[in-house]
Formats: sequence, structure tokens, C-alpha cells
Amino acid sequence: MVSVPKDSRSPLVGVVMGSDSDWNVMSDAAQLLADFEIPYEVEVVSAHRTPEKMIAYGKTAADRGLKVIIAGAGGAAHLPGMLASVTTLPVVGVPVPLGHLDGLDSLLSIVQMPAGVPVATVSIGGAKNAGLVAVKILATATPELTGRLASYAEGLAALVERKNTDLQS
Ligand code: RP5
Repeated sequence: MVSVPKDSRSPLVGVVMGSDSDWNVMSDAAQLLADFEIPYEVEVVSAHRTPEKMIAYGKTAADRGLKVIIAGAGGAAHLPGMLASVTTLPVVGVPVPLGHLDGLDSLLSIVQMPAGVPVATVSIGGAKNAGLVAVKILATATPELTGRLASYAEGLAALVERKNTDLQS
């Protein structure tokens, strides 16, 4: 289990999940944000088990300085959508796969939002991409992050080329 690093800066991204059991997936988002040196917070907020906390989290998130919320949940995954209904911040939803249905239940629960209340949904288990979406949103106001995203993409391309070269040898 990855632990949450301490960062004295005010968090810009909230990484929330319905249960601590989601952390195995959601830690990928946290790691990505850490790689880009983005301050973030991590919180377990359950739509069904702690509904008042969920509403308070969503309602106060923007005033506390957060710019993006990444929300992951599994099964009847209502957390991302419910948070989106009480905040003006962009919400990125991560469908967490559980033991049954391979995460399709989580995906459909998160992606099928009614018009007017969007959740930017990534793939099943796609927490790393959720982190990248958050970085890209932040980069619209932070040119330095744009440069880092370009370097990140170059790194991906270099990796593909390295693997291709290995394949040829
Ligand atoms: C969801 O129920 C959580 O997001 C989690 O994916 C799932 C199971 O939770 P636990 O029973 O492991 O706490 O709300």
C-alpha cells in the first residue's frame, strides 16, 4: 500500500474514494500528481456510508482552493456524480473494478450522468489518466506544467521507440 506523502502546500487536487479498499487503484492518480509535483489531498468519502461528509466535501472544495476533484468508486459508484452535483469544479471519475462484473458496473454508474451534471470519466481502473486529466486542467493556467506535459509525452514516445529497437535486435 502506497502511503500519502506530506506536502505543506495547499492542495490543488482532491483525490477521493468511496472506501480505503479503492486505494490500490486510486494511488496511481496520487503518484501521477506527485510526479508532476502537484499538491493534492486524499480522503475517503462515501456516497452511501458518509453522505453528509460527501456533500460538505463537494460544497467546500472550491472555497478551500481545490481546482479539480478526482473521485473513484466501485460497484454502485455514485460518489463522482454526487460530488459533481454540488461543486462547480471539474470532477474526474474513476471506475474502480470490484470482484464482480469486472468494473463494468462502476463504469456505467459513473459515466451515465444526466445532461447538465458532467463527470469526466476515465477507463476502468484508469486512475493514472485521471491524474493526467487533472494536470492538463491545471496546465491551462500554469504554462510551466504545459512544458512538463510535453516532456512526459516525449518520454512515452521514447519508450515506445526503445521497445521497438529491442524488438528488432
Ligand atoms: C464503494 O463500495 C467503494 O468505492 C468501494 O469500491 C466499494 C466496496 O467498499 P468496501 O466494502 O471495500 O469498503 O462504495
